[in-house]
Amino acid sequence: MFIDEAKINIKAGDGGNGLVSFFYSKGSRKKIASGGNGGGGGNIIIQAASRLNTLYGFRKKIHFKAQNGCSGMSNNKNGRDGEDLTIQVPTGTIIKDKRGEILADLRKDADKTIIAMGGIGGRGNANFTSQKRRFPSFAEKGEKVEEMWINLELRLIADAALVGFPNAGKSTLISKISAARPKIADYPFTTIVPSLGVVSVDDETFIVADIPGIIKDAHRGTGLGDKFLRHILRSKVLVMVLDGQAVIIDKNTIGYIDIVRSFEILREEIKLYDRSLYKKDFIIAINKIDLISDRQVLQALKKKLERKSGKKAFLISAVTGEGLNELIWTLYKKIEEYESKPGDEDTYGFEKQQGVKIYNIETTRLKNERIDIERMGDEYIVKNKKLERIVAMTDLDNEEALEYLKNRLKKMEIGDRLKKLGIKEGSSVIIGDLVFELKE
Ligand SMILES: Nc1nc2c(ncn2[C@@H]2O[C@H](COP(=O)(O)OP(=O)(O)OP(=O)(O)O)[C@@H](O)[C@H]2O)c(=O)[nH]1
Ligand SMILES: [Mg+2]
Repeated sequence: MFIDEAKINIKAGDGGNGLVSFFYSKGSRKKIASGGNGGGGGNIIIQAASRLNTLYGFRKKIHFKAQNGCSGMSNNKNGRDGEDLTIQVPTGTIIKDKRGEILADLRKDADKTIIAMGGIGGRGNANFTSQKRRFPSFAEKGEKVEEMWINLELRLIADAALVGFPNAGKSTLISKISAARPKIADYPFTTIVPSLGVVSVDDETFIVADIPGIIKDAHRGTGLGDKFLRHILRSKVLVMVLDGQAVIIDKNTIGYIDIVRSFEILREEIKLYDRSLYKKDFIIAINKIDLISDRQVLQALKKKLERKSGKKAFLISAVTGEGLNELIWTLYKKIEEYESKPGDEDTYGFEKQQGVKIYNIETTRLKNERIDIERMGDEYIVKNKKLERIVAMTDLDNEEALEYLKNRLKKMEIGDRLKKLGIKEGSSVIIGDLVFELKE
């Protein structure tokens, strides 16, 4: 089943806790802190796989969780890192956060991205030994990471796409020029999901997409609507497939009307859907010419369409194969031409959504971000990822750990920064689960 949208819930692994442990050396009875570090949590990775062509699997499974890191062990042994979890999606899948912002765009086979990073492991007590603190009785807790919902959206990756009214012969054409075997029938809307076919030219190949037919007012949802056009946004060239018999399905009426008019309606619907799709290079294929005995009429039609569009028109029969060789070669050359044009490969398709942000681990690393402060009555809530993380990894029930935290915050000159931001001495400050009074 072809499904091109899915919503899934992901959770990277939590970091493992650091351990509090002591080692007593046999002879001297010396006590040494020896608690190991917790392992890091596994990442959630999403990877494109060309063998997949639907998001159907995400109907059944929507929760994905990577392994947590293991706790630190005695004798300075560190806990094992949690294993990463790789989720495979079809090539051409775009990943968006729940607000619809694009996090990643996996457009090539095997492209992958870390979509959620595992928590870092807590340090064991062995790390906190110092001159003054010879027997640290505390360790850090592993970092807990949050789950999140993300949206997957598939856009098929094809080099050329067949666009036309229902019954024009698109599926017949793709089945003739490739090994694709979509359903073909003598009624409109036979095709209800897109399919891809690989076309061979000499030793090279290119990919063609067959999508459901579109009709007048498709942009208003008439027929199957225009939503399938998203799958051809990234194709390099379009083939406008026209029914040589000029049969057009206009809402409820089925009648023979001018083929040039049907071409115009097609272009109009594409334009209403997306400007960049409208501007894409295309050729015209007038199909079913085996049914038309009057070749003069066909030639006149071809000329008229070419004049009107400024593009090449081909007279073909998807059934007999007439004209298909030339059509394929022209497509092949156009695709090559497109690929040799610098820079164009990265056009995203949707003009409305410019600036694709490729998710990058670096951007999620905790930097020295701005500290935001929210006032709630007499209390000030400090919002800063790095500080919140330090607090979250501290065992707040442990006096010594608290002391260590206090020193750390002092070293980071947090008190001074808070005062600069207008918090007065004696006020209550909240960072995560930690509440304290701002003192000198
Ligand atoms: N005589 C003749 N019939 C054709 C030709 N191409 C397609 N047909 C017939 O036209 C009808 C529609 O063909 P399809 O390939 O299903 O048309 P389609 O464009 O995929 O239609 P939708 O999937 O509904 O959008 C079928 O009965 C085909 O056999 C052709 O070149 N010559
Ligand atoms: Mg079809």
